[in-house]
Amino acid sequence: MHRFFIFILSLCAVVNYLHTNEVILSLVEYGIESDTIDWILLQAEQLTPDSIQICDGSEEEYQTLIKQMVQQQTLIPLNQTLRPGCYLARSHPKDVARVEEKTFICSDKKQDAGPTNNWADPIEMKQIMGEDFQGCMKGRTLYIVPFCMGPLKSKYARFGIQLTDSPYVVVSLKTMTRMGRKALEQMEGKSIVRCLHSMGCPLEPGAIDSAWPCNPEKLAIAHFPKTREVWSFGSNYGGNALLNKKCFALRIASTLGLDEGWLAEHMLILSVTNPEGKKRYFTAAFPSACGKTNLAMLESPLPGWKVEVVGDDIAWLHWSEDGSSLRAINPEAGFFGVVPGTSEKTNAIRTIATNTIFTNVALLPNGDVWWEGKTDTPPPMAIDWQNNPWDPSKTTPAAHPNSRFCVAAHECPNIDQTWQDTNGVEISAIIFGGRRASTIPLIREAFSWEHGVFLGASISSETTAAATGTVGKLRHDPFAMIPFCGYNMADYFSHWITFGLQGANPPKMYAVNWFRKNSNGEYLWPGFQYNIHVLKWIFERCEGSVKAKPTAIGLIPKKLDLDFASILGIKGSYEELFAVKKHEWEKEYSALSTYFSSFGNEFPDELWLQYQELVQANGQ
Ligand code: SAT
Ligand code: MN
Repeated sequence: MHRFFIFILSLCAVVNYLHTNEVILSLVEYGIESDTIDWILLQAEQLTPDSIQICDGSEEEYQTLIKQMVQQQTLIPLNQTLRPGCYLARSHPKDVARVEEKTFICSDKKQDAGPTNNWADPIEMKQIMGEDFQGCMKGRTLYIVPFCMGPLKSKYARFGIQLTDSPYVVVSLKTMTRMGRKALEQMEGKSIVRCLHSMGCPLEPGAIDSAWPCNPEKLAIAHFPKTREVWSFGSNYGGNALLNKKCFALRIASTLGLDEGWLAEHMLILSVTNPEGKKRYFTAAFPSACGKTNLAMLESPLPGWKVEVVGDDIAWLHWSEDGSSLRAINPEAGFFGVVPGTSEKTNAIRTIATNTIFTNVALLPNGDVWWEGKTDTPPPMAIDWQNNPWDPSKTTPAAHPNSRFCVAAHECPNIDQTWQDTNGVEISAIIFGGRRASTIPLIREAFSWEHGVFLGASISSETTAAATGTVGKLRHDPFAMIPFCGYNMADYFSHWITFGLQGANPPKMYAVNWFRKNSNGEYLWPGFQYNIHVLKWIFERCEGSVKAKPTAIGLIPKKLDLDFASILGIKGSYEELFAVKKHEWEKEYSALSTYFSSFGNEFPDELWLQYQELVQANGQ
């Protein structure tokens, strides 16, 4: 008790806010451990906010923050008849995507971050960023946001507290996590990931605030795996600022998984139901902005076949206690999806009809929103994402290519009824994919778990607008985790291999490529809803009801098992979609050999073996 009063007194001294003692009191009442309260107290002392608010996650709190942001012009209400509960936010033009070069893994040893991460010494990083955090919430409110990742009461759920000065982040966290009181109620005795975030824009008295405060010059996102902490400064956008998502649920969670024997993956989770009513669940890993959300929300054109969504971005994978099945949970509670390309022909469109916050799309005179690909003909009089009249004849897009929607999972008409199952769902197949104009066939099945891990480790993909930097450049992105693995990727590969051997019945594994092009630069495969044909084949392989054709690079479908005649708009033949071109594969193997070698001696022998077998099988 004595300690407790010291907390209150010192906090009251640094933050001139009457509410503070109530805040601390409620944290104590909820059983939040004193070292976490200590941490909050220390942060409040250095951040010097004008006020502190502990977020309860209520509808009332959400609406109050929305109202405040509308006044501040951070949010523009859309036409509430056409799009009830929807708003538009326009970010600062320099704060539009994840910034990988400013994202750091601060493990004690550089070796533990591995060759694919930016490493920084944790003590030095805390010193440098600590100076920026000093006084950075002046004139603002410090929001204390407790949240749960995963279904409440699930043994797989994990907890975090994000401290932030951004109301946009608070409302987004309400959509993306189980946030507030319901999380606090479960937190007693649990370890808590500490997430510290500031937009980095202190407000002097009387100064006019901007609609999207941020500080791109000082932007940094640092992860401290040993102490399970994330510090993020200067950005208000997506994965840079919603620290629950890539920072916690992937980078920090991947290190928890390494220590505890599970996997945190950049994967969607979906179910496929066949015409007889049998349901199977698959996960699929694709790099950001390669269509995960649309695949998860696929509306099947194949009679009798149904796809439903459990998650669109992150999966936590554990073996069941008896090792008999691989279980997956979606740690998130909402979708933060790429908007451009979403149309009546694709699948996410119905999810974002109501209660959605759009960021960086175009505004129409009738108060609706528009983006590239929504309709075939661009509308007249659109206002672009930067609030300028948009000229469709110019090459600049109306919506930013990384514009996003933020919407709760329960808004999705095809959400799977088991999506919040505390035991997770049983996974029958794991799919890896990338965006590849050549070389990689539409689909192939791995010969074994080790071969599947090799397929995951071999993913390369053309870069997209989800991260700042060049778009369309081919880069290795093993398991679609290059920006998200919180430790040495060579250890991650080994962890995958041993993980598969721990269960009795590991899922089948696949590699897909929707993006192969012909010599005219046209996509061979129409993608979107037609991906059901590929999911159906995987389903039937899991059932054992179709045979596959062996090739040197994996098992592929027989021509008759993919019903090409019913696929409208297909540009490629079976032969083109599955062609294995020797000169392309020579290039592929040489690139892989150089890449795998960059991991040095840490790179697992099992994967070198896979590599050698494949090269030999291809006669090279
Ligand atoms: O990291 S974000 O959530 O901003 C988007 C992504 O890369 O998938
Ligand atoms: Mn993602």
